[in-house]
Amino acid sequence: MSEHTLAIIKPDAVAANKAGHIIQRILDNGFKIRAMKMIHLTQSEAEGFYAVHRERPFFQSLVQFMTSGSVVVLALEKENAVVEWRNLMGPTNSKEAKPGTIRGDFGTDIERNASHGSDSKENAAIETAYFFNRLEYC
Ligand code: FUP
Repeated sequence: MSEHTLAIIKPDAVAANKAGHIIQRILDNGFKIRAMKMIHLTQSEAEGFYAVHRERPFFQSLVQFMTSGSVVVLALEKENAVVEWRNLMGPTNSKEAKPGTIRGDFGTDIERNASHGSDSKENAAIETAYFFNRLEYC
C-alpha cells in the first residue's frame, strides 16, 4: 500500500551542495516527491519540530545546527515509505552508517547526519502537516 513520509535534507548536506544528489537518489529509489521546498528554519520552528527531544542534552545543539542554514523539506510517497526512507538514510549516527546510505555518504556524525525521516506513519502525518499546507501538498 502506498504510504507517505516526511524527509528533510539537513543544513550540512545543503551547504555542501549535496541536495541535488540526495534528491536524485530519492527518485532513483522509486519515491515520488509529492511536495518539496527549501526553507531556513527559525529557532522556534526547529524547537517545535524536535519538541519530543527538548529535555535531551543534545537539544540545544541540534536546534542550533538545524537553524544554521537552509534545509530542503520533502513529502515522499512509496510503498512502505517510512521504513524504505529510513533504510535509504541509514542509522542516525553517520559514523555507523554504511557507504551507499545517505547518512553514510553525506553525513559526518550523530548530529550532522544529512537527513531526517519520520519514524512512523503517525509521525509522518504530523510532520508533513507541520511543513506543508493543503495547497502545497498534492
Ligand atoms: P532519527 O529518528 O534517526 O532522526 O533519530 P532520533 O529521533 O533519535 O534523533 C533525532 C535527531 O537528534 C537526529 F537526527 C540527530 C539528533 N541527535 C543528536 O544530535 N545526538 C544524539 O545523541 C541523538 C540524536
